[in-house]
Amino acid sequence: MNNDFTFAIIKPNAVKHKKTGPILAMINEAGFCICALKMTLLTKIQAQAFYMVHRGKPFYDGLIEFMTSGPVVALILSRENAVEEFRKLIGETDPSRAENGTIRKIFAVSVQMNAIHGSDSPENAVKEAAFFFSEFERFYHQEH
Ligand code: IDP
Ligand code: MG
Repeated sequence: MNNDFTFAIIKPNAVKHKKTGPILAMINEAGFCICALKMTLLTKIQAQAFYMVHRGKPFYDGLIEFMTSGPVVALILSRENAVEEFRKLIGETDPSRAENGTIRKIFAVSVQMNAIHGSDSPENAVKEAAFFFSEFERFYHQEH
């Protein structure tokens, strides 16, 4: 399994509050290359499909409503050990438990509106990247 890329979404709260630029700067400073990027507004059907694993959980309906409330920025990011390193960079799901200096600690406003998504495994990074990007929209092999 290719472990050199991960998939991320800058969530609606962060896009709306003009945090896309600061978050992308942090991502680049942490050594990630941007291989693919698009701003898009998810439909309810798309958000439900993307978060299918959480169906039935108490936070699911609110999460779908939030993720469709405004545009998001989807990203494919590369670096060594990308999935694990990116999860470290974003911090815990609950921002009150996230370490200082992490993206969620800095930009999240609640557990739900926690600013950013990052894939939790290389397998899911492959699936999630395919959900948003065709092969023609990906630019791997940039110099690190
Ligand atoms: P992750 O994004 O850190 O992988 P998951 O457990 O996969 O966390 O949850 C997906 C998303 O659902 C979270 O990023 C957050 O936006 C939302 N979420 C998770 N747990 C809660 C909760 O207890 N209350 C409200 N929203 C939640
Ligand atoms: Mg998750």
